[in-house]
Amino acid sequence: MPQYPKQELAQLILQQCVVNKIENVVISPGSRNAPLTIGFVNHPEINALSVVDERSAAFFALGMAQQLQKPVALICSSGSALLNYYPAIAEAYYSNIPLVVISADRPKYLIDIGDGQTIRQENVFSNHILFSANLKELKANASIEDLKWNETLIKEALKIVKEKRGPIHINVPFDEPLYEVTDQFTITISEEEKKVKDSLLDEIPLNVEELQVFANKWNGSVKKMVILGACFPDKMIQTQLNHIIKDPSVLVLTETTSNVYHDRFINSIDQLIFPMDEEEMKDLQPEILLTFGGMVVSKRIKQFLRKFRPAEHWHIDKFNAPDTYHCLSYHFKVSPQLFFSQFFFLTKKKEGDYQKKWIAVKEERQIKHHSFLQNIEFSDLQAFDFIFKKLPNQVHLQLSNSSVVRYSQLFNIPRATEVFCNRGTSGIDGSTSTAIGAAYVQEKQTVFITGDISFLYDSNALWNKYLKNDFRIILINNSGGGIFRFIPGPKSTNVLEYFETPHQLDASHLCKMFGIDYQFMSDGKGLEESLNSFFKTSEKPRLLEIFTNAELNDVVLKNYFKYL
Ligand SMILES: Cc1ncc(C[n+]2csc(CCOP(=O)(O)OP(=O)(O)O)c2C)c(N)n1
Repeated sequence: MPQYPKQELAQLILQQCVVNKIENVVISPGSRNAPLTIGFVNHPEINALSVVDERSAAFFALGMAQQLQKPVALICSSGSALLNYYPAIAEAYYSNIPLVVISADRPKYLIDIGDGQTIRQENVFSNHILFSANLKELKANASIEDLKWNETLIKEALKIVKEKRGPIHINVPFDEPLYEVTDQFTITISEEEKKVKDSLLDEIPLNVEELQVFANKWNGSVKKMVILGACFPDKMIQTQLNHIIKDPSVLVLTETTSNVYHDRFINSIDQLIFPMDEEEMKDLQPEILLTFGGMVVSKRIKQFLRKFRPAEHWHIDKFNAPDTYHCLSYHFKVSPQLFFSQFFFLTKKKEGDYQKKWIAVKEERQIKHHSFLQNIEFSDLQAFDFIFKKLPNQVHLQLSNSSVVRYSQLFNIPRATEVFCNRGTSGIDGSTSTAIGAAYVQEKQTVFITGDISFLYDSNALWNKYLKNDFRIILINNSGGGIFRFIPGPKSTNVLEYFETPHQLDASHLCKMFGIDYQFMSDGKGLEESLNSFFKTSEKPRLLEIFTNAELNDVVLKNYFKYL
């Protein structure tokens, strides 16, 4: 017989989540959240997962939601437990990932009076949350008004998480007793209410006359640049971009996380821009810039476009339009798919050499890239070259921040690979947990590439019983934050070690503790050989640690860019 919590507020939240098709919940342990834990775990339509560390649990849920493209719920106890969700909430906020954060709290009369595990939880994420529902305690003899008041807030929160895609927070005060159960709900939901409308797809098309004004400018311009930030793999967008690239006056710049491919897209922005002089930059300067997708990794493209501003910058997104290049002139508030399906009816090709010229430069850079790599010492750059050559097609790739995502931008990644990275806040605090969450819901094999500091930071991610056997971690251990040797500032100081944080740690003990197969390599030949079998079926997840020399990495990468 199912057991449901006697606390009606927990029943209300549970049933609203079920009606809104929230199927996955990640629960961290605690007592104050017992009514929620009992309810969600016992409900047949909920997949309840248990992850202890709230920081990791939230990133794990984020990885799941990132892949499912559907909200995933989090449940935790009161006090600092909730604050540990914050890094993932900020990431979800800037990456538009739907998270339903449900925290148990004490009733108002127990706050700030010296009760244990109690902090001020209401609106605690106010700067990075789409909606905060601060519920009222529902006593046994609660009024219908209080019930309705709570219900309205929960419904509003769940509507927003689906429509706007981001994190929402429901704070739920419970008084004791917390563990009482019943075998049926005392709060019921009407059949009518169960038919919650999925309002996600109801997009209103753009006004055609207004769009025509933009199309006229587009049709008259000989230099148009399209830049994609992070995008979920989408066949329609790929098809639309395959069409747009037929126009010789259009240049398409993509990143590793854009998840689109074409021989005529510029997929290595830094490779293109780094060696350019002022004259060439003026030549590359677009008249119209059209952007969509999430965060852009390349710092150079931001610097370039902030200096050589286009006359017009149009951004396409249903909700947000960040002024990344300091020249935003228009925000099309629709999905890119809808935008292009309307825009293409109004646009025509414009002759010119804008695309041809820069594709030729891209090809030159590619030749140099390959010739440079033929003769280099074992280093991060060479390790990435081998990894991407040996990476099986069709894998799901997760990258950590810092130089991992930046190195990856220099390579052609196998086309069927889907690539993700937490670029919302570019934190190093949850990449492993995110990758494990993504892997949990992914049918494809997930490969996670990370730096040592990021990996050690989030090592609690491995404390996770849902780790799949085909999960692979490639750990580039350059004994510290390699990025701080490459960027100009830290080395110019006398306190480099406070930036780089060098160490002598390796992952062998962590792997032993968490039941992961461990291998290590510190030379190119060995690495190539290891990669031949590394991705094959195994009875345990595997980690390959690649040791490189920090000083040499820096020299090799600088020489690479000089050579280009
Ligand atoms: C939570 C958080 N703290 C600090 C930083 C600043 N930071 C950026 S990169 C980095 C070092 C990363 O080192 P590692 O993961 O080893 O990668 P590498 O640079 O060696 O490739 C740090 C500390 C951050 N991005 N996020």
